[in-house]
Amino acid sequence: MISGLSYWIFGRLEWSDLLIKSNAIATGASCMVVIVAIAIVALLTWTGRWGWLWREWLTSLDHKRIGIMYIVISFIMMARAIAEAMVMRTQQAMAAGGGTDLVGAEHFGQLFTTHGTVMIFFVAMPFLSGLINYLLPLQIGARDLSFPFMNAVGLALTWAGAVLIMVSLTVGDFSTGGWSAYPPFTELAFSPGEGVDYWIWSVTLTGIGTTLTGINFAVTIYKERCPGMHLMRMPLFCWTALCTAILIVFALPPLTVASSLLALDRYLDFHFFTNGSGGNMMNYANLFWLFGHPEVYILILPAFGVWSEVISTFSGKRLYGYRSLVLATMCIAVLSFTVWMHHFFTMGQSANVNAAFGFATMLIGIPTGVKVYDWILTMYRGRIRFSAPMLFAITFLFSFVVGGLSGILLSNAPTDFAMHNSLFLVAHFHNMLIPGTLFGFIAGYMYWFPKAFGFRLDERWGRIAWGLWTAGFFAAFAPLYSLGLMGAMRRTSQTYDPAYEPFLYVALVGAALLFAGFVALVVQLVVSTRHRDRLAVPIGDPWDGRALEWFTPSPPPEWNFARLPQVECIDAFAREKREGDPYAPQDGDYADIEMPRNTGLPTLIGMAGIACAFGLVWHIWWMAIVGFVAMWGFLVARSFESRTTRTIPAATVREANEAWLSRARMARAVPREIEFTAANTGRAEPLA
Ligand SMILES: [Cu+2]
Repeated sequence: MISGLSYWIFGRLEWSDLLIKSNAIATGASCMVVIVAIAIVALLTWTGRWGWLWREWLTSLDHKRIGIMYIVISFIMMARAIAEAMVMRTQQAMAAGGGTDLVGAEHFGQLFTTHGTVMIFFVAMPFLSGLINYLLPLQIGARDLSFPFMNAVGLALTWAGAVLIMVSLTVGDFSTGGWSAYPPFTELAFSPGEGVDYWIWSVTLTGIGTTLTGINFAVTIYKERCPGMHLMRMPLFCWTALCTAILIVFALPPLTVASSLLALDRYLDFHFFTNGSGGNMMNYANLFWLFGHPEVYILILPAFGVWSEVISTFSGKRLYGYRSLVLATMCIAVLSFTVWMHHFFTMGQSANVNAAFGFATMLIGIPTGVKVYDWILTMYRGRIRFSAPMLFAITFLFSFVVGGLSGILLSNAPTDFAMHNSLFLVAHFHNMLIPGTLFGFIAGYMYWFPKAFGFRLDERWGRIAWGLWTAGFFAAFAPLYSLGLMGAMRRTSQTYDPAYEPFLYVALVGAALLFAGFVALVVQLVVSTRHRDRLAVPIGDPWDGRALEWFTPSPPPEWNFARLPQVECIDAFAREKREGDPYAPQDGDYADIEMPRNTGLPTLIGMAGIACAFGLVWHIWWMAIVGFVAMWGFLVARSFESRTTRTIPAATVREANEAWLSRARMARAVPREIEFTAANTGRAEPLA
């Protein structure tokens, strides 16, 4: 009777699922989550910041604030995922050749599963959503995205997924099925616990949120460009954002379908992926990688956009081969849908099918090569400044080519038979994703930080971070190529061949350096915030930027542009600086501006989403139903909100704009040689 009642209230959840885990490391992580959560709540209460957090951030529909919140999520989750990588490397190094275990095999399985899931869905995806959110309207001369409310809902579903995956550290266990969650291992029969359900619902929540965001980006680019901003005049970052958005719209639904069908298999005894009852797990492999391969380009294309902006700005030149870069971006986007089967070359399709997909895979090397040459030619005869973002770009150019070549090896099906599931593959995709994606996002973060916050980041700590990330990357992943060729397999908590040991130790040192690189980023942020007066760049153009976002104050006002700009060419702002006077007094009238009014509904939708998902994971059906109904209820409530915009009077806009322009006129235009000194207040002396 009691147990029946407690099932109705708590589902499968028991006291033993809370806090205490299988080993000291896992228990420590679990306690840490609780301690950090309590500390954050205490800090907010102590400083009386709850109202501020709610009014300024959680209810905001401003694309700039939403973008910043995405990137904050990304950094928090990155700390977790890098720490997990450290534990995995330590375990493999310690346990090699029959040594002692740091964590058990079961926990090791959870570690590689959460590391992959977190890095892809809660580090890389929020980072690119954040960068695009922040920059896209500024670069195309718009006031906001097309659907500000939907944008906030996308963010809410993303942090809901992130919170769920953090909860799994403390309440119960996570999946051991890898980030791709292949059945039959993730079927109920082989994974009866709550772990796979945590994976399903956190990925489903964020997958739906990302789909909404992708639609929003694409519509914004098609509809909101300012007068004269033809598609072929957009900065390259906007092009990569457009291709990414299209990829998201087509690639994320297969993921949501795959995870939903897996849920039906587990919850309602369907048999989509069960070999025994007419289903077929290959259906899962096809659906998952129909998402999974385009996903790698969703992650990498925005970084390509960042590289294009960073390399051209810090070379003091316009981008070489703009048209070919646009074309290459589109080719990559299309080809990325034609190669998914290279993820299961060894699973029994015919040699001809393998050959076709192998060939398609190799083709992607062509447009990617075009891009690399364009970037190198942009640097050629440029006046290169080796700032921290540019240093990251140079590491990228070298290491990305190595990673690409190892991809060509793997795209050959016969070679892939020899190397699949070995550490060679792990080395390859980290070689693409770390210099290609993560370094791009870090460079973008350093490059646009002054735009978002009105002060530059400390350059010295930026270079230290670059040194640590670069050295750490090579030390951590170069040995994995060798290990893979020697036969070391992925996803194993220990190996027995003593020949592996020295390589595993080098890789461990590399992981430690990468962790130090992350810490350096944190230090950089703290140091810069403390010296923000000396680093202030309120005029808004600290690097001699080329696109429209630099022609706004730092940070930009809520409405971005007092009057929507009019452009006549690519790099309109760079040309205006050389040939005209962008900060001249502007005559003509200002108009009232309508901006979206704040609303708390997206945040409530996110909370209801967490309740629904948590209820589903633990079979607490009342909570799942309440959460689900509440999500839709809040969405319906939005249609009853009649006053969704508020008007900013023309006088306010005029006052702010004129004040900024006159301040800019009085500021000294700073030459590039001293752009890292306190003399740089954000007015750049243009390079001839
Ligand atoms: Cu692939």
